[in-house]
Amino acid sequence: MLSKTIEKALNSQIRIEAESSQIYLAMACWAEVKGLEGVAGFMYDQSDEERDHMLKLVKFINERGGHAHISELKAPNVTFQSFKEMFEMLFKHEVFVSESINELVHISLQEKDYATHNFLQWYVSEQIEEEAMARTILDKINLIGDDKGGLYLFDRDIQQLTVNS
Ligand code: OFO
Repeated sequence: MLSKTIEKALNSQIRIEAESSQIYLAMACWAEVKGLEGVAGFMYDQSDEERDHMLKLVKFINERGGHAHISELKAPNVTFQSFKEMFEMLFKHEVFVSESINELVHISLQEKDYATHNFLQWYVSEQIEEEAMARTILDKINLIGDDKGGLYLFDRDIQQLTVNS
């Protein structure tokens, strides 16, 4: 059985994951409109993954005697100055999500809720992967700089970076 404190904390994470999915969907649209099909496909996949992260939380809360709360979402930013800026925002967002997961882990220990603590370990590992992936992308983008040919190849290859989870 979840304590009210844990239920509330997990419910705010549902919203964060749902907003992440919307943010990445907006990035996918922007990339698609700019003609970068590879980047768009990659971002659509990221958006789907975030929805899965959200659903995992929804099911966990409901199965543990709580009630998952589906709330309104903040509208994401829909345009970007450049791909570099877009991926910088993605990286910053993942760091923010990691901080939020860490805080949840902290609360689960304070509440002595070891089932939730155990459940959250999946998110801890996921965030390590997602931050690493965002960092790899930024490194590549920094190498490319303003080179159009480089961007073309990057768009072609980015799908292979997708972390399956
Ligand atoms: Fe990419 O963040 Fe979910 O967990």
